[in-house]
Parts: sequence; C-alpha cells; structure tokens
Amino acid sequence: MHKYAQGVYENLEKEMPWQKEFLQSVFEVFESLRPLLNSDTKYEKYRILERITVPERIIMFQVPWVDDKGEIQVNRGYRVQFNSAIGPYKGGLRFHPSVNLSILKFLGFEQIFKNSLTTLPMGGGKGGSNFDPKGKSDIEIMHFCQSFMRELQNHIGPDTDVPAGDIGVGGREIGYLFGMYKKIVNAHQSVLTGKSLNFGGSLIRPEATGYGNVYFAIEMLKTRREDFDNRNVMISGSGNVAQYTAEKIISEGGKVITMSDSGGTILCKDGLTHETLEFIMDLKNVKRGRISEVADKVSNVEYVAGQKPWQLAEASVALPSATQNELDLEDARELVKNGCICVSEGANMPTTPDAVEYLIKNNVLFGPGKAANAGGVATSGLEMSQNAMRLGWEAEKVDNKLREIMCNVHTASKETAEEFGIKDNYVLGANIAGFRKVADAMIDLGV
Ligand code: NDP
Ligand code: 2IT
Repeated sequence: MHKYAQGVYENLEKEMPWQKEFLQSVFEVFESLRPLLNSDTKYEKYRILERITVPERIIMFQVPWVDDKGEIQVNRGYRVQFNSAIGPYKGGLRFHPSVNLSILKFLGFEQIFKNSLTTLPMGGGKGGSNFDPKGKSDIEIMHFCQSFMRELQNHIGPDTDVPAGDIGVGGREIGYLFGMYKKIVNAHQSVLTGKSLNFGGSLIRPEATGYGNVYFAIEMLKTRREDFDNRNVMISGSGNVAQYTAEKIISEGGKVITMSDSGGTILCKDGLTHETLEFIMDLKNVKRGRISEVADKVSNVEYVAGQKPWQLAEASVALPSATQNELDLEDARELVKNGCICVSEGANMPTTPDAVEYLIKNNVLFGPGKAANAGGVATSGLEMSQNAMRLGWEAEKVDNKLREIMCNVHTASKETAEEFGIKDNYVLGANIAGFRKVADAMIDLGV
C-alpha cells in the first residue's frame, strides 16, 4: 500500500476497529490505488483519502411500529450519505437483522466507486435497518416501511438522495415506502428507484443486477475466447440478483447447478430449467418460502442443508449473489481445483480478500462487485432519467443501454489496469477508474 494510504488506513483502524466490513472495503480500494498515488501527488495534497472515507452525513433514527399482536416494536434506521461529488446520493436500503453501521458504511463506500463506474451522475449512499422481514405479514411490513419513511423523508429528495432496494427490500417494500413519501410531501417525485411499473418504475430494473453481472462475465470470458455455452455455473442466493442471474445464464446456454439461501443449497446436476426457475421465483417472491422446498417438488434437485454452493460440485463459473464474505479461501481453492475459470460478484464484497488474491493468482477471471453488479444501480439511474422526462422506455431499449453500460464498465476496468501496466486485474482497474472520477470532481469542487 502507498505510504499516504497506509497512514490514513491506520488512523481509521485506530478510530473504529469494530467496523470490520468497512475497514475491509477501504483496505481493498487503498491497496489498488498504489500505482495511481505513485504517479500523482495531487490526491495527497488535497487530502482526498481522508475526505472520501468519512461520510458527508450519517442519519440514525428509531423506527417504532406496531406488530399484528398489537405490540410495539422498535428497530434502528440508518442512511449513510457518503459522497455527493458527482451526483445525488444513490444506493439501496437493506433490511436484515445483521445491519449495523459497519455494514452500511462498507456498502456506501463501495457504492461511491460503483456509481462512478456506471458513468451516470450518481453519488454514493446506503441505508437500511436491523428489521428482519422474515416471517412478518404484509401488514407488518407495511407498518414498518411507513414508520421508516416517516423519518427518512426528511433527508431524501429527487436531487438529494434517491434510495432503492437491497437485501430484504424489493418491489413490495419500495411500494410501501414510496406510498408514505408521497403522502407526506404531497408530490409524485422520483425519490426511490425499483418502483413498480404502475407508478413510475422502469422495465428491466428488476432484472438489471443479475443480467448485468452475466453481461460483465460474458465480456470477461470473451477475452479468453470462452462463453457460457454448456458450462456448469454455480449461483449463491435465491433473491432478486440470483434469480435473474439464473434466468440469463439459462438463456445463454449455461447450466445453473446451484442456488441457495441462508438455510442451505439446492444442487441440480442437469441444470435448472426455465420451469424450475419460475417455480423458485414464485416460491421466493410470492409465497416467501425456503429454497429447500424446491427439492420436495422437483425430482432432479437435491437439497444440502447448511452448505454454501462452492464445494458441492464442479463448475466453470461461480456467481456469488447472496451476501458479503460468503466465498472464502477454502472455497476458492476448491473452485480452482474443480476447474473454475471465472468468478463474478453479483453480491457486494462476497469474496474474502485472501480468496480474491488466490483466484487472481490462479488466473481465474475475477469480476469485482463494484464493476460486475453495477447494472442494478445503472438501471436505477435510467429509471431516474425516464422519470425526469416523464416517459417510459421499452424493455429492449433499457436492456440495450444496460448491456452497453456493462461493456463500458468492463472496458474501463480492464484498460485502466493496463494503463498502469497490470494485465487481467479487474479489481485494480475498477477501483482506480471509479476513484479517479470522484476524486477529480472533489478537487474541482473545492474544499
Ligand atoms: P434479496 O433479499 O432479494 O436476496 C438475498 C439472498 O441472499 C437470499 O437468498 C438470502 O437468503 C441470501 N442471504 C442474505 N443474507 C445471507 C446470509 N447472511 N447468509 C446466507 N445467505 C444470505 O437481496 P438481493 O438479491 O437484492 O441482494 C443480494 C446481494 O446483491 C446483496 O449483496 C446486495 O447488496 C447485492 N446487490 C443487489 C442489487 C439489487 O439491485 N438488488 C444491486 C447490486 C448488488 P435468506 O432468504 O435465507 O436470507
Ligand atoms: O448495491 C447496489 O448497487 C444496490 N443495491 C442497488 C442500488 C440502487 O440504487 O439501485
């Protein structure tokens, strides 16, 4: 790591040693910046690393709500408004019991560079709550979302901060959140993305993160004259990102042999069919069931309780699409041993740092989340554009734009690393390319 970055990192570590996930994300970006910091002293002169690692604002609030038994519940709510140099804060809301400031700061920090890579004018932010949506009724979800928005509405706006979904926040939650916002401000504004088509959503936004990751992986594979045809692909997760990743892989001729949730993994050696995937989407999005139920219904699917996908079978490609640090060094070793040639991150920071290093050293094409899963927020940006123009584009138009953006993110990540004499390192390229635009904007904007 460059000496300047090292000093800033050590201060952060001293100040907040408990923010493990945040420190992990900062460490990775700082390590990548070494060649840039060596070649240009202006980032140190303008104290960019000190400034870019401190959120411009953090809002923390209580979210009281009444459950179906009439009992009062209280959760914590957060919005981390990290960096607005290149546009309004933009990033998802996560509802999961594990949510804390470290996780939201890592997600917000990643989002700054991811949004920059999309080339659209969006700053970085993230928010959420330690609320657990599992097992809650629709009415409880609505009450919670309404209470969350009663406070959040004070801090967001179409030109200020535009939240969206993430783990535990999908179309249903965005609907309830938007409904409350609209009531309070008495205006139908583009203040959230991931909205339903009925009230201002964009076609392809639900598909965008998963499709985008596959488009990114296709570009990586192309550099080695490879493709998905007939290849075994392991996907983790079975939520929004995993589902549309699976759909696109099947359309590309690949075999999706795993999906998972926090309970375990389903394994289908023949590859999931479109019909089984439809069953999974209904199970997860409508019935809100568990992935284990697929094995009860579909004959060639087995369920492995308590296991992640990575060590269960041989696959050429792994697409982690559930959560942070879900693919570790031992998993990476097994993947390489079993002939894996490509890992592309649908989730944010799903691969541990030692696993990333191992994969890259072993010549595996590695697509880091801030590049590979940028299609979701990019299409959120396209939703904002359509809202601003008061019109809606056809699915094909949005999908073409998404594909073009993913190709550009791929090229920028690859060529930026090459500019510094380093081949086949998308981590380094994505971090430098994402950082440089934001840092230069911060310099232009003054202190
Ligand atoms: P969903 O809530 O739709 O799905 C999350 C999936 O991940 C579920 O299958 C869930 O299982 C599993 N999961 C969550 N937490 C854990 C955990 N601690 N251990 C094991 N499995 C877990 O979320 P998304 O699909 O939207 O998000 C998935 C990932 O993609 C996240 O990292 C998110 O930050 C990232 N992402 C999402 C984007 C989007 O547009 N939605 C855009 C870019 C990145 P279970 O149901 O058992 O909890
Ligand atoms: O991590 C992410 O990029 C998201 N959850 C999507 C953010 C967005 O604003 O669409």
